[in-house]
This record gives sequence, structure tokens and C-alpha cells, in this order.
Amino acid sequence: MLSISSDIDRRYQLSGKEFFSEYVKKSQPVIISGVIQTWDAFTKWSLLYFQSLAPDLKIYAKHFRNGKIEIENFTFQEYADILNINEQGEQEIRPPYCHDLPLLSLIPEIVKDIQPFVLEYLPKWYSYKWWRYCQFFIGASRSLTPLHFDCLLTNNLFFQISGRKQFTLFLREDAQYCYRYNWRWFKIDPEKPDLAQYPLYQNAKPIQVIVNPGDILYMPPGTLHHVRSWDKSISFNIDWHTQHSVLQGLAAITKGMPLKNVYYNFLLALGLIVKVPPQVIFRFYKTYLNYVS
Ligand SMILES: O=C(O)CCC(=O)C(=O)O
Ligand SMILES: [Fe+2]
Repeated sequence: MLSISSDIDRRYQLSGKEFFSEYVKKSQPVIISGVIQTWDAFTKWSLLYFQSLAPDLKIYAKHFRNGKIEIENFTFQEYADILNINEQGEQEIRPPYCHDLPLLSLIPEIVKDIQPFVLEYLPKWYSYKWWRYCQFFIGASRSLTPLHFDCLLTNNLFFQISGRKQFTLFLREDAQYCYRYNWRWFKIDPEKPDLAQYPLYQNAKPIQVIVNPGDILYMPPGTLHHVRSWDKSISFNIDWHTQHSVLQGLAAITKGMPLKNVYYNFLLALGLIVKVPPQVIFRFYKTYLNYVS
């Protein structure tokens, strides 16, 4: 019988050095607490606050429907109205999910709300204008991101600002039991796995963790994740490579990685290995931040 564990380390005030030696090098996920709780974001950020700063900004939200992604555009006000209706209404229909939005580039005033930033958890190359790499996830309770891994096979630092999220993780060796399609998506629904249709899934080892406001979740490259919001939520992540992971990412061309992804990994390899400055690379890389795949 498939058992679900919650077996990942939770580390209080982990140093950057320990983070790299104990987790990044060993490809182990970890939740880090006690590092970012002084950020103003925890008391300031809400849809209304974003709306007051950028009333005319058009954001996009996604519908994940039967393996396809559809996009809709909203102002913050329109999106807030939809989420409020959702919170009062029926559970059945899931509202659109604002997903992978580079909000710090769109509203630069809010960068100061996440200071001091945790640059000790990133390779130095990313320090220059690090906020440009942050992608936001803003959604209703019950929002769902189906099972996938991150498309460039990057490391992921995930920051939870408000609301709680339940992550179901699988280490990358479990991908073989989860029925992959379209490069990075998986047919398994870890909340109701269909073992008759997908029998190999019984070999997988799901790890379920709850990520609370103030937590940072680290996912190594290729970690599968299925994410269920328990509450209305604001989170953001940074996808980033090391010299090691970018080479692994480039090698994935032999495993079916789409050429467009290989191109972005090539740019990051020029930065991280050949040391081309971020000012140059970012001009070409920035379209990645609006890439839906
Ligand atoms: O928070 C979510 O719903 C999805 C997060 C995710 O997939 C990521 O950070 O890569
Ligand atoms: Fe992801």
C-alpha cells in the first residue's frame, strides 16, 4: 500500500553554507524557518495593497483544464472580486489562478518589503537585481497546481507570505512512476491516484508537507510537486541554477527537454560558467518569465 510521509527536514535559521552543503549538494528538499519573518510583506501585502499601487496593471491568471492551460487577464480589482466571490461560494468551480507573475518587476515599490533578502541561499551571479527572477503565485483557497517539475530543471526557493499550502513532493527518481506528458507534467493526481489506470504509481514515495507563512521551501532540480492552497494565498519563488544543475539541465536535451528550454539553460550556463554578466544575459533571458509551458 502506498504510504505518505512528511519526511523532510525543517531547519530554523539555516546558514547559507549549511544550506548548500547539506541540501543543494545532496539534492534534498528542506523547509527553512525563522529567517524572513521580519519582512514587511507579512503585514503589508494583499490584493488591495497591490491594487492601490497599480490600479491599471493587467495581470494574468491561468486555468488548468484537462492538461491544458488557458490564460485570462484581469486588473487586481477584478481579480480580487473573483476571489472574494469564490471564498463565499460553492467549492466546485475553481477560480483562475494568478501563476508565475513577475510582480516585483511590475511593481518595483514592493521590493523593499522583502528586505533583507536571503542572498546567502543563491549563487552570487543572481545577486545583481535578484528581484527580477521572482515569480508570484496569488490565488484563492483550494487553488491547485497539478503535478509537474520546473521546466528548466532548476533549483527552486519558494517563499510563503500569506495563507498555507500543501505540497506533495516526489524526488526526481520517482518520475518514472508518475506518467509524464508534455515534458514536465504528470498524469497522476496524488490526491486521488487511479492505481488501476496507473499501476506503477504504487512504487512512488509521496512526501506531503505544509508550507506556512514565513517558511521557505527548497526543492532540488527535478522534484515533482503538486500544490494545493488551503487558504487565500500569496507566495513567490525563484528558480535558479548552480554550475552543476545548469549542466544537468543542458544534458536533458537527450531526455526530451524542449529546445526553447535548452536555449534558456544555455543562457544561464553562459552566465554561471562562462561568467557573462547578468546585465547581458537578462536581456535574452527575460522572456522566460512570461513563458507558459
Ligand atoms: O504555488 C503553487 O501553486 C505552485 C508553485 C510551483 O509550482 C513552483 O514554485 O514551481
Ligand atoms: Fe513548479
